[in-house]
Amino acid sequence: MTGFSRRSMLVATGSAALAGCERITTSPTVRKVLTLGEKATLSGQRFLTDRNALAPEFAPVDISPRFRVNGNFLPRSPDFAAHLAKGFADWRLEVSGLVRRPLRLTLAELKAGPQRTQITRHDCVEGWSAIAEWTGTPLASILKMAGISDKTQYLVFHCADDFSGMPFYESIDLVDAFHPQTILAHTMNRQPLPVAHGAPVRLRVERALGYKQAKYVMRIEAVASLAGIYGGKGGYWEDHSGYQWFAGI
Ligand SMILES: Nc1nc2c(c(=O)[nH]1)N[C@H]1C(S)=C(S)[C@@H](COP(=O)(O)O)O[C@H]1N2
Ligand SMILES: [Mo]
Repeated sequence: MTGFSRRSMLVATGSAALAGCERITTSPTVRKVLTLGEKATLSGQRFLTDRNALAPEFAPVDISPRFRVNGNFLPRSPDFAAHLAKGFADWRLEVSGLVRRPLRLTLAELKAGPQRTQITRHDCVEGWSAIAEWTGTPLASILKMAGISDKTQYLVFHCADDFSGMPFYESIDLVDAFHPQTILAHTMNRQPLPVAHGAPVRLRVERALGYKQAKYVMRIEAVASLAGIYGGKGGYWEDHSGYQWFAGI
């Protein structure tokens, strides 16, 4: 597997997908549906269009001098300790499940692919926010490489950490997965992602609340349903507290 060295191929697929989106929104059928939606319920129509909108981006001057650490700050597993000791040299991001080409990507391969940098605000439900600059690999480019099957409805992010032996995980749907600001970040404020903030890579899904921003991502699994996964509600906090699976902002 040549990983992300075929950069031009990925860039080409990216623009093809974008052209596809433009075709969808201008198609008469979708316009008709949107018009119907407008008549039926304005909020429904707004919901449809808003999910693809970009989260606000900020200027370097807006970056928070201190970004709080929340939840786990160092996974306890011996596996993670070993990866940390080797500077993640043997670490691989696994992409599995309903994909045509399961992947095992090194950090170098991830960094060699298309990259995106964005300065965004993180909003935690516990009532704090912080702005940081994130650089990472668009999830869309990884998913295109892996070739997700038509049956895929969700992406599950399996993390290295746990709470009392219960693994942390999260999930998103395909709208968020292919959103241009959804990246696997390896760099925070131009430094390698600190361990406390989720090294080696964390999800940034900028239209969602803090608990969706999975740290310590080890494996991405494409699934048709969340039913069989841990508590079945799509995430650690969704399973263990009242947090909603859909955490759009
Ligand atoms: N693996 C993992 N991801 C996680 C958490 C966690 O405990 N473990 N906490 C979540 C919550 S509630 C928030 S607000 C953010 C905190 O990210 P930070 O530590 O970089 O501020 O990560 C989210 N992702
Ligand atoms: Mo949070």
